[in-house]
Amino acid sequence: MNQSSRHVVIGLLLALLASARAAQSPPRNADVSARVQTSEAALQVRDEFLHAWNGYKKYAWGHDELRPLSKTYHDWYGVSLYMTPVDALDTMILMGLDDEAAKTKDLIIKNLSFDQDIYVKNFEITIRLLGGLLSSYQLSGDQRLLSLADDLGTRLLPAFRSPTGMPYMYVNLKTGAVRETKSNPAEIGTLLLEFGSLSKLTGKPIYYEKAKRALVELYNRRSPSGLVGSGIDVETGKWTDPESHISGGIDSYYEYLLKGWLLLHDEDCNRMWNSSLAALNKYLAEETTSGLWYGPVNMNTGERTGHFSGALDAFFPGELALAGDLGRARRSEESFYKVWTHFGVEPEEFNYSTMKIAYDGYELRPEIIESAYYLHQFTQDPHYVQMGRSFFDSLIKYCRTEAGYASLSSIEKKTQKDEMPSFFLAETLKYLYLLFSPSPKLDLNQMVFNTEAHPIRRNW
Ligand code: DMJ
Repeated sequence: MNQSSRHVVIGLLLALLASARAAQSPPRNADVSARVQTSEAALQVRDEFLHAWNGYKKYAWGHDELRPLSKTYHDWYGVSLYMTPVDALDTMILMGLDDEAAKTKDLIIKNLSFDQDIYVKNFEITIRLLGGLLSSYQLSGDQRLLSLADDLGTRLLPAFRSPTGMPYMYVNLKTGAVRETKSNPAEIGTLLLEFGSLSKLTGKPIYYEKAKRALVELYNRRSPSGLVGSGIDVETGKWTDPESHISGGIDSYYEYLLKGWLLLHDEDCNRMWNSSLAALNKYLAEETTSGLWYGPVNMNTGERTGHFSGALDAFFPGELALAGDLGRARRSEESFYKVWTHFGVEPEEFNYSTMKIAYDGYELRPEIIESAYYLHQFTQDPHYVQMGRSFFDSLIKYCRTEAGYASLSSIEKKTQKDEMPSFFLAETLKYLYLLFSPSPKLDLNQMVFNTEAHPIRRNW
């Protein structure tokens, strides 16, 4: 029996065992068959993961990302930083793809070098590579992954050498030179989980200190209403764009305030999260005929600047669920789901008053699935599994290609574009798999997902 069939059989046995256990109490045939179907769906997700991964192996092996239409590859900075393998490794481990995981770990350990004369985005490299290396280290116990993470962390540290302590957007991995003073809350405030964990795991406090100071400096510049804007200069500390929202450029700043508390038990994060959440509920939340939304406002006046939301904003129901506000979480996820079913897939940006697309395209993003996963974890409501099924069906219908999966340049015309971002394997398929898995694979009391869905365990 090959590895794949072995896992299919194990998965089905697990589902049947779970069903049998459930059947000891009041037997309900519908429950049993729903569980078996759910387990089969998890195995289908794993097959689709393998389809995309095999495309990467065939056409892009050793490079950052697969180009799924032209069947070529793309390296973000001219040389490869093994973005897709590092991002995908912990998904393989969680899916029980042991042989693939072993080969991928070898590839990374033998070839990945951060001693490169390139300017990289501190935020992207932190969430994808630092986060990926740390979670795979914790899941595999391989010290060499921690050494790579430590080396990367050291090379990223010069980014924090601004007068305010908020990091420059780009840092050169070899020389430590920095670039780009204009940044945003997401790029400044989405570092603490990875840098904080690196400190805990290496015993070097500097990582935690730098990322924490950046986060606090940003929070301290909030407006009297408690909101942050979309753009800030890290040298002057002045806002360059006062628009406040929960979309790309701000989103994961809020996520890390909450998760900094959950993972690191940092009391300041708890305090900053609670006051920020109150401001978001007071100023951004809007009840409309299409549901509950968190739309943009001016950070200083609180006045509404539009009725926009998008695929990235759909992380927020998950945060609300994690924070214990299941009422708002459910209503907000339902609003996003309405948009998904309206268009067949989710637009990058839309106007929730007119239901018109504001920015066309779908980047294979995970957020709406991530939120369904959290809601299912906390409510056990099968509705979220059904939701997951419709996300998965759309992905297969519109985004599957011969070589993998492709983003959509237009969701109206359902036209594909030549990109398969690494987060598709790190996040989108991982959350779908976990949503469909019959038994909980990860205990949310013991671990926290970073914003790239890399699970980090609080085992220090
Ligand atoms: C990922 O890189 C992360 O989830 C990030 O926080 C937002 N953008 C993508 C996924 O959409």
